[in-house]
Amino acid sequence: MLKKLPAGCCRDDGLSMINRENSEKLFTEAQRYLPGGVSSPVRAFGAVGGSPLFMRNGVGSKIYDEDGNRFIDYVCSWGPLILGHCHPKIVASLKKGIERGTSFGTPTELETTLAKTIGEAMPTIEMLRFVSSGTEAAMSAVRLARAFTARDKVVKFAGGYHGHSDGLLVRAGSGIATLGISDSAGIPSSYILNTLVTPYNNAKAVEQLFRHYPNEIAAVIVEPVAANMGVVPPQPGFLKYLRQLTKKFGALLIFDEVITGFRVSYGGAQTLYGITPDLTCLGKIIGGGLPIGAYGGRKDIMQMVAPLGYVYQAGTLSGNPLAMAAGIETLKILSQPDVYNQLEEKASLLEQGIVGMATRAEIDIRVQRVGSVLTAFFSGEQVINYDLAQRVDTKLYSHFFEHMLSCGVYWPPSQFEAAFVSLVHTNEDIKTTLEAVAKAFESAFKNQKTLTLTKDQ
Ligand code: KE4
Repeated sequence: MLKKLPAGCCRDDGLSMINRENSEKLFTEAQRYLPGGVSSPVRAFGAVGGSPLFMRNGVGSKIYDEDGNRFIDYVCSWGPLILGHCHPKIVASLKKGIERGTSFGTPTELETTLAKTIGEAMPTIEMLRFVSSGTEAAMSAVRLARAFTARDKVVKFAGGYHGHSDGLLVRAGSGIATLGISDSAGIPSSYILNTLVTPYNNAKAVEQLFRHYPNEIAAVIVEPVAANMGVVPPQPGFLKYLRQLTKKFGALLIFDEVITGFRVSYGGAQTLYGITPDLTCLGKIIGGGLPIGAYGGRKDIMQMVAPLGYVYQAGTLSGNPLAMAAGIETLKILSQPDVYNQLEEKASLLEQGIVGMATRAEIDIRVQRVGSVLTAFFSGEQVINYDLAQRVDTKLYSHFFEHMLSCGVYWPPSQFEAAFVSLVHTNEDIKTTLEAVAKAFESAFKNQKTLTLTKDQ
């Protein structure tokens, strides 16, 4: 059985001892006006218990809540803040931009500059369109693929999350997985008839779909490193095989790099793994913390997008000049030499520390990481797909989360969300984090029965 966390750490109900008075007051008020008191479900702490903390500000690797609690932040706004909070150069670029205006609804040079920079980092993106979210990027890329191939079906992977557009909210990861639901209400079955779902890391299953629908599949959309069922890296050869299959059957390969773009390398997962997708979805980091998304790829495909072609997609704030300014500055910093080595060093230190502590405390844990994005699964087996991810003990995870919160570490409030290390997390931050991990493991999880997931379980 789970032991209680040490006194002074968590209450009898397992929630952390930190003072949440103002957050709780604000949460009560927020619930009167916002469903669940939040603007996005996964923020509600539904998977870990207790009321969500209301943040007041962030600086560098720290965030400060409305009760004055300080946390080392590993959520980093779910990925965008690879440079941490309020990076001086990002703040300066926004101050300069805001004095010119917030939005014009016209083309600006900034869009061309950012598009050019992205294309230089990821040469497969010969042309792109900016939108305001990753959801819009993925939704538009799928529409474009259907138009280009004149086919209707799309293959996605169980546990893959590509935003909340109707056709892609099928066995999705992220908040859907966190809430333990398989799909969303309000989506007519006719809308998802053309969405084929198959297990991640199972290329044979994808091949079977292509053999079953040889001329009907427009595209395969994949997170090249799955990060919405926790971090599940691609098995060797998986992505290459997807590329071969899509080419062979005349379908497009769409890399959803909303998380991995400029995260796992400056050229994203496509550069890291040497795969050429036909289309790429981006978001998060390219906006430096402001609302953004983008989809792009082969010119012959992108030229079908209105006003050039007949694939319609539009957006009032697409290419917003402030998001462009923050994105340009962010990528400028990320393009400096040694940035990704530094990120690798920090994240590897964290991973090794967690694994070492778990071993000493005799706890089965698998840290799965690609670059500076990682997940600690409480499992003795590698998690290679959504079925295995779903069997990991989320109760253990929620205790771990509460303990980390008590020790001033803001870990993702869901086993199915990734933790992110930024360029401004210091060795001191990582040392403090590992001290919290050690305490959590020693006190709360000792003698926890081995969680061994077998593939046929
Ligand atoms: P947005 O619409 O949230 O900007 O992006 C959707 C999206 C698309 N593709 C991938 C691979 C994504 O991870 C996301 C969004 N990520 C989640 C966190 N895993 C956003 C956090 C939230 O939903 O609040």
